[in-house]
Amino acid sequence: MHRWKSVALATAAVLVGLTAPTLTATPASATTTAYDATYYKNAVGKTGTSLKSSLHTIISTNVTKISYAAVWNALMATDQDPNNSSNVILLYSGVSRAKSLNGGDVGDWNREHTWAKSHGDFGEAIGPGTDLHHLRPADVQVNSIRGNLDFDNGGSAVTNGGGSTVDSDSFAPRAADRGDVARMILYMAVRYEGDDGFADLEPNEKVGNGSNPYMGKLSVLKAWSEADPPSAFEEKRNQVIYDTYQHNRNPFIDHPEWVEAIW
Ligand SMILES: [Ca+2]
Ligand SMILES: [Ca+2]
Repeated sequence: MHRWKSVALATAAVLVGLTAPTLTATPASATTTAYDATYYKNAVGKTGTSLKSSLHTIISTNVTKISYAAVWNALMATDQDPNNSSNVILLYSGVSRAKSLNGGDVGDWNREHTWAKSHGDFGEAIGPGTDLHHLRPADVQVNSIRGNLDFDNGGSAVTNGGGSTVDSDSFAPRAADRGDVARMILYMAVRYEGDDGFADLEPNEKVGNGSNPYMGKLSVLKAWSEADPPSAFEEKRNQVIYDTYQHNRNPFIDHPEWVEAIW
């Protein structure tokens, strides 16, 4: 089932002049990034808890944290519509909407906590509640429907949700956002390990996690990450966050194979 990815990796490896891996390679095959020799130096080659621990240190060191008020303008940069600089692209629905329509009314976009802020009760104080790596513009009504639900397949269509679905205990984004959501959730799990005054956030296999510091379902998130690999839009927002705002990266956008290497 992973052969398509191996072919893509082989092609990419040839393009950068490396020895092509065999086509029987597993998803553990390493991608390469411009940051492997620098930013990720202490993580490259590791797996499991050792990789997770190294990444935690890397993405938690020398981070600039921003206020919740500052998140508005930051999202206007990180999530700008590549085809219309006056607009942002909304998570879940894929709608392009005027940056100026930020707010709380019907027809506005607001600041969606992809890792629901009630899961671990971190709120909107500076920290996980203002971490741009999981904050996205979303339609006010779609955001309300998502609420604090865990992620899982199934449910019925969300009104104006772009193909997102919902049922009583879970939410599924439109297909094009599923990998993004998975990589945001797993970033949060590595970034927040309970050593900075906030809860240790972790994925699990449940839905209905409520206010516990967990987010499900891990097996579904892993499948979503595999099915929807990082896009140019996702890579650009990672870069903007790194260059302009927080100065840390989402490792799972740079190295999607690290999802399987840890979980
Ligand atoms: Ca995507
Ligand atoms: Ca954690």
